[in-house]
Amino acid sequence: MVEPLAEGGSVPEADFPADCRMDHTVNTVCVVGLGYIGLPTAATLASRGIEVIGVDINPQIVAAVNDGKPYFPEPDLDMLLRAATTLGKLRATARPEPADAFVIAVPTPFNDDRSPNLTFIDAAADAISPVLAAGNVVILESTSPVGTTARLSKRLARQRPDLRLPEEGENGPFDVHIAHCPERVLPGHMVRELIENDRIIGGLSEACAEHAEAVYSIFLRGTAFRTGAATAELVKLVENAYRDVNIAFANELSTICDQLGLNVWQVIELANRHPRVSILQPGAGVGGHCIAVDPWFIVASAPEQTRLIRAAREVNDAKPKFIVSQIRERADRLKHPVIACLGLTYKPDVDDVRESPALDIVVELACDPDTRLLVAEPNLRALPPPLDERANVTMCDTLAAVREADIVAILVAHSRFRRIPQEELMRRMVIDATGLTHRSVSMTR
Ligand code: SAJ
Repeated sequence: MVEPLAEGGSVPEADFPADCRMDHTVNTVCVVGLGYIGLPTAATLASRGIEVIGVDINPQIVAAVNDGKPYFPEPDLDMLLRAATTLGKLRATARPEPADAFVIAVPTPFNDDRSPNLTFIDAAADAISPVLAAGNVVILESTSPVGTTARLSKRLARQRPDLRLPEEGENGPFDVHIAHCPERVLPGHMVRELIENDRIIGGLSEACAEHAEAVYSIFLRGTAFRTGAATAELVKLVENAYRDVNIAFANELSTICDQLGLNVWQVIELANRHPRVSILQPGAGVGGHCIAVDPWFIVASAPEQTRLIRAAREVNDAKPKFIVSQIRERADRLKHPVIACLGLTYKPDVDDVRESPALDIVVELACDPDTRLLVAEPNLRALPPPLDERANVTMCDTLAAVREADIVAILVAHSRFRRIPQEELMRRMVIDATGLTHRSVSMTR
C-alpha cells in the first residue's frame, strides 16, 4: 500500500523508485466510455491540444461526438466539444486504439441484491488489453468498491503476460501504471468543476500515482493529492455517503415536522442560523446514479460496520412513498382527481431520470386508474418509460397542468416552476416536496 499522502508535485523525485523517473509525456489519451464523465473529460483534454480517442459501445453516441454535438445538456459542454472537434483533436470510435494513457469512465451500477456490478469495468479492461503497451498508464475514474483497481490490474495481467503490471503495495518497476482517480464533478457544473476541483490520485504504487497525475496536470487547476488506490476508492464512496447521510437527516426532519404539524423549511432555515449548523434540504428522495447507489458499495464491503450509512439509504429510499401517501390522502377526498405532477428528473434543471424519486412517485400514482396525471417536465421532450404507456398520464405545459389540476404536487424544484403565479397555486391543494413555495423567514420580516 502506498502510504504517505503527497500533495501534487511536493515529493522530491529522488525518493521514488527507479521506474517513476520515466518520461511522463502524454500526447494521446484514449477515454473509454463517453458518458456524463467521459465526454467532458475527453473534450477538456482535446481542448488542451491532446490527441483524444473517445470510445463508446453506443454508435449513436460515437456519431454525435464526431459531429461535435453533446447528446445531453450540460452548460458549456457544447462549446468545449465544438472546439475539440474543430481542432481535430477528438475522434470517437467503437474500439480502443493505442495511446499513452487510458481513462476508463464507465458506469458501475448495482445488482438486484445491491452488490456492485463491475461488468462494464471488466469489459473496458478486455477492450483495452490488446492495445496496451509498455509505458502506458491506465486510470480508472468510475466510482468503484475498494479493491477494484487492484482487480483491474490483475485482469489486465492475465490477458497480457508479456507486460509487468502493478500489484498494490509493490513499487515496481512496472511496464504499465494503474491508478484510480475518481471523478467528483457535479452535474450542471461539470465543465468548471472538472478543472477547478481538487483530485485524489490513487496509485497502485507511488509511480502509478505520479504517471496518472501527469494526465491531470494537462488541465487541472485544483490540487492533486496522491495516495494509494484503495484509499482513493473509499474516499470517493465516503464523499457521496456523507451527502446521503446529511440529506437523510433533512428528510427525516420533514417527516417529523409533518407528524408535529410544523413547517420543516422554516425549522431548517432557523436552525441554520446557528454558526455550526448547516442542514441540507429535504426533497422527494435521493436520486441520480451516484448518491443513491455508491453508499451501498460501502455497505457491501463492511456490512456489520455500516448501520448509519444503511439507515440513511433506507430513510432516503422511503421518502417517495411518504410523498405518495401525502398526495393520495388529498386525492381520496375527490371522485376523479386530476393531479399536476411538476418534475420527473432526479434533481433540478437536468434531463436525467436515473433513480429519480419523482419518476417513482408518478409511476406509483399512475397505478390508480381513476386518477388523471398531468406531468410537466420542461427538461424532457417526452414521457420516459414506463409512463409513456400509461393511459391516465399526459405530458403538459407547466401552467396548463396547474390550471387543470385539483392537486399540484411539486416534485422537483426546476427554475421554471418558480415562475408559476402564486394565485394559480393558492386555488389548489399543493404538496410541495421541495420547499419551492416556502417563503423565507428573512422575506417575511
Ligand atoms: N438532494 C436533496 N437535498 C439536498 C441536496 C440534494 O434532496 O439538499 C437530492 C437531489 O435532489 C438529488 C440527490 O440528492 O436527487 C443527489 O443530488 P446532488 O446534487 O447532491 O448530487 P449528484 O448526484 O448530482 O452529484 C453527486 C456529487 N457528490 C457530492 O456532492 C458529494 C458530485 O460531486 C459527484 O461527482 C457525483 O455525485 C458523482 O458522480 O458521484
